[in-house]
Amino acid sequence: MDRQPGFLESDLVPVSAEHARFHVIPVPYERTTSYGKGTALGPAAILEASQQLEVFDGIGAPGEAGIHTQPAVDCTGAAGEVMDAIAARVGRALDMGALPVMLGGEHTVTLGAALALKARGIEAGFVQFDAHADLRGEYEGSEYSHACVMRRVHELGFPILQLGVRDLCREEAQYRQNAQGIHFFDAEDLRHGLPETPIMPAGFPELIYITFDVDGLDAAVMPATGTPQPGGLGWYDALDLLRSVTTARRVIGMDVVELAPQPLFHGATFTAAKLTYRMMGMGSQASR
Ligand SMILES: [Mn+2]
Repeated sequence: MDRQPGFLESDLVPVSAEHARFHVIPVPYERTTSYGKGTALGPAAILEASQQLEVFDGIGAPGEAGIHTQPAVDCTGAAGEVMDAIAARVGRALDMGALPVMLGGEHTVTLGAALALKARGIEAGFVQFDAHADLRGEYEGSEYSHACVMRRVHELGFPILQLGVRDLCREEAQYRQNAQGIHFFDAEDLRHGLPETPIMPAGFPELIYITFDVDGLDAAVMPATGTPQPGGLGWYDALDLLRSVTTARRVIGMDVVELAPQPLFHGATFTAAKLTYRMMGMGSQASR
């Protein structure tokens, strides 16, 4: 197998872990996808597509602050073991003062990042772009299902802001209503653009971790995902929301998950790579 290129390695010389602003962490984890499959191929596809990105993202050149791409996380063990392995990798980036940028994989991988923050006593809020609430207690017999991940994150004590949700079961709707610290602007609330009220809830933590499930984007913009949904965010809607949250708070980590690459839709893979790089630009302090 050919060596996997690092993120944007086509234009930028990779930087050692110690000197990089960004640690890109590929996590090809796929265990519980319930509909379309293929998220295990997401990280490699995004890295490949990143070779086509411009270093200048229209505002700045975030990659020039240094990108280190870690080797892919070994995802062969039991779910709990993989979460611990992810936590170790994300933790390594945090401990070095770098911004972890995790590439999924199914959405479950975000739990690993939450464990890393929890272990360090970091009080962050999670900003979740997603078509689905992912707040089920368990799904298809697994508490580690992609459909449960934000429930697990909330149970660890992290507040959540959900953006773009448009598909949830009654249990999730009730949990969200009754739980402390879960805020949301659903896709329908956002269909005419940013709301008048501030996106960031009062009292939401100063540090945020952004988890972007690509199915938060409209299925026409992002057809290459396991559980696509109509009525989602457009490209500029997503950028406006990202700009809004990243100017209001400081980003401590991020992930882009649930890309399931399709050969006929290589544009969607590129969209995921470009989204990742725009998030890196907005999330790094250099651009604030
Ligand atoms: Mn999700």
